[in-house]
Amino acid sequence: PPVIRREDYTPFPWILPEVRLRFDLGLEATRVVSTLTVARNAKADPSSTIRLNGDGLQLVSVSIDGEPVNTWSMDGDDLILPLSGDAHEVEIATEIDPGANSQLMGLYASNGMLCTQCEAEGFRRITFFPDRPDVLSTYSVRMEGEKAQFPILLCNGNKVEEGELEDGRHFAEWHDPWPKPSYLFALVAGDLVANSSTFTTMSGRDVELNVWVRDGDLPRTDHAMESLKKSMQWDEETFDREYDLDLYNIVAVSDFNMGAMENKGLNVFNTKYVLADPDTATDADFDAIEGVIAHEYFHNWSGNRVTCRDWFQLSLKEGFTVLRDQLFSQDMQGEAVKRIEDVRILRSAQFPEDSGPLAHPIRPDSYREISNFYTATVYNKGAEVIRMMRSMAGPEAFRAGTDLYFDRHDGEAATCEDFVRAIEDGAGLDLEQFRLWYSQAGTPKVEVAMRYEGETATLSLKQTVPPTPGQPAKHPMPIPLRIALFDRESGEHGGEQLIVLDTAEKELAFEGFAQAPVLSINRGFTAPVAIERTAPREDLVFLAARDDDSFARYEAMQELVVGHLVAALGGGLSDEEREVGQAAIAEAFGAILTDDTLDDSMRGELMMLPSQTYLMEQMLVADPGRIHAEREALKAWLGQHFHSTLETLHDRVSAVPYSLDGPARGARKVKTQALVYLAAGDPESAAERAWEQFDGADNMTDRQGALMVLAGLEGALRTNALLDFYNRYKGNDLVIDKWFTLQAWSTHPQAIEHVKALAKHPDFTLRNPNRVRSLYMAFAGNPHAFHQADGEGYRMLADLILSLDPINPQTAARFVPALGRWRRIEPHRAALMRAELERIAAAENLSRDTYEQVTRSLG
Ligand code: HT7
Ligand code: ZN
Repeated sequence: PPVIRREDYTPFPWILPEVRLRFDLGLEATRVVSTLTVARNAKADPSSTIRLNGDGLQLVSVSIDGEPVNTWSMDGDDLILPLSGDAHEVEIATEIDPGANSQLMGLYASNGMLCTQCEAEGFRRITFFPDRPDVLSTYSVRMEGEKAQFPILLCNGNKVEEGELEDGRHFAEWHDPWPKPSYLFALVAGDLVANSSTFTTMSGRDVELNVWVRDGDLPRTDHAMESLKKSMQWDEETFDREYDLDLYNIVAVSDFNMGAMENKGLNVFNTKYVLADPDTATDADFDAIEGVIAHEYFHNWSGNRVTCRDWFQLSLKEGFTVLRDQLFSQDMQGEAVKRIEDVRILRSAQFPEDSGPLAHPIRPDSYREISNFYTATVYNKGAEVIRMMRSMAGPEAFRAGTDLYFDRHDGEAATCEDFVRAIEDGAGLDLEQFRLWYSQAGTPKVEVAMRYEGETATLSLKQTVPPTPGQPAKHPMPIPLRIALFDRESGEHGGEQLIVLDTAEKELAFEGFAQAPVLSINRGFTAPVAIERTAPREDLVFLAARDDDSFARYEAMQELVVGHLVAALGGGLSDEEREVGQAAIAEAFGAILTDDTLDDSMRGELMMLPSQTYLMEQMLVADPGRIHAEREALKAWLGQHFHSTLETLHDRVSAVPYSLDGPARGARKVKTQALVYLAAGDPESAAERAWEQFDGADNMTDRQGALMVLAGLEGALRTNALLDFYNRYKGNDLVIDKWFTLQAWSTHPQAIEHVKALAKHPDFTLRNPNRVRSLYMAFAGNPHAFHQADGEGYRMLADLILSLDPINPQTAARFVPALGRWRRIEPHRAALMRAELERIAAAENLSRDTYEQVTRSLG
């Protein structure tokens, strides 16, 4: 497959102001007739032909200006038509089979309904079209189909007409007045019911809101509806963005490649991000729904009104929209905890990407298959890069910049450069050097040292941006770091400051300290960098117990644990060193368990040990088996050391009744965390406690938390709980997904055997991405099972990729990165991982998606 390069961008030679589509809908055969108004693009080089992209389409007929023609030709899957004049009307009829579409791109069938997914290049699987984001058109759509099969017919924009036809058929006509690229087109036809409401916008317009689901799911849609209203309100208040149609539809489908899709006026969602009630969804599920509903809604401005010129600019809409949804969730759920969660995601998903063979800048330079670039780098690091601009400008000046961006580029297909320029002009920032964050991949490392002499503390900073594929040498980037210097007696600091490290090395002097201060750096995680410092252990204990920046407090605790585990893994610790390390961790951990000023939600965060993935990132070459053993040993030690404190804590939080308010949610978080440590310390007595939590639960958070602990233990209580859970929720796909995940992700020594058995379970299918991910993503993220020393885990994942690739290449390709980390794993396992990548690469008829990921991973 060819490589597509950012530098090769040229505008399309034609504009297509209006598109009319007629759909004759059927599950096995759908006929599509498209009528395109086409005119020369004065801003592009002229052409005597028009290239219309296609993918797997059956062409029925073509006419130009009302005359049937056969002068067309095919170039691969694309249709080439000769066009001699300045303006034409082109009509094309095609036929497609949605029932056979297992890739879930284009028009496909899911549970008897028809729906679409067009981003990034799915529209070309519906009809021939210049399927690129810089071609904007208004769409008028007519759908016809059997009324009994498809009673509800939805499309973008507003419904303008509907009516009955002969033979039990009916039709609906929709018009979307906002010009949009083809990737935002959507259609849904099926037997659906709606949770309906209204929202009055800031200018006083009433918008009809609907959340469409299958009949039995209606009682689980209230949270989604509330989240939508909160998002609309927040975007008006925070970014001055008002919704621009009279209707906003959300449809939930159970077969979906990603989380959701922001199609204009008709969002299509994975059921996972719509359906929730206390019995079937955890607190984390409720939060994820709120976040994804907000994300898709915010795209209406950052993505739809201002879209992307080409797919290299993906972070323009995704990075910015992730930042917007993070700020929204911070306002809804509390800033401190949300920031810690976001940084945890960045470190566990994006940092490994940035240090591996698939590293790429947030604005990539080339790709073979764009679906492979919907990554944590483009989304999450993209959001961090814009967050840094906001930190440097301050929130008000940043708002002036985003206002200017929306004003300047409304109705356009813009670039990342347009965004940076608008922030520069609107916020009054010089971002010349900052643009490197868009072009350089790799997580910068900042080495930090402090020396103290004659009442002066001198901070030395040194940055290095590591080499990444295709980028051997890097330039220093501006790195904004919020810092504070604490007086170790009073526990106070004299105020925070934002410093910007914009050279390879920098020294900063701070005067007037009677004794060496304690440094708190990268507070709030102002920059997405890896800080490397040899802070004295007592300074970390101080910060973990007393820092007034919650993120920095969390960070100090993590650093304390990482330092201890890395030292233990590095060359082994003497008994005495181990005791000293454990005592420091215990001092900080004990303070966290008992600090009355902490709310439980933050306590729950601070109690979490750094993940195994993050620990693996800290080492040049990691031994997953040893890391797992050391981490589990520390958990067990803490569980034993704090046994009675943890039991008292578990008793206290277990007495808090269920509600969705902050304190009750915090109590539930601490409840399962306490259980995790108790189970590590004393599995037998904790199993009884976990069973009680499981059996007595009146909500999914407690039940799932207890089952997670039980799934890692041996014995009858484990078997009973898994059986009970399955029988209780049989038929509820989203909850049965959890049942698969809990077993595949478990610390149980036989987890790998459980995964093998679950792959043969009657409820397992390769056709549903949620189900595949529930088993195999959890497995690939479970280091002790996946990295089994004999390579069995790698074989299983490679087998999965090979079986899934012909069915759903996009989903298959997403499993490749787990094998691609081989360079950072000890040599014996690395060779086994490489061998599996080579086995995949040698397979015939590999999709473009999987081929690209495997060849990059072998690199
Ligand atoms: N913008 C949406 C991306 C998306 C997608 C991409 C490729 C294949 C399937 C997909 N479904 C949704 C999601 C978002 O970021 O909001
Ligand atoms: Zn998005």
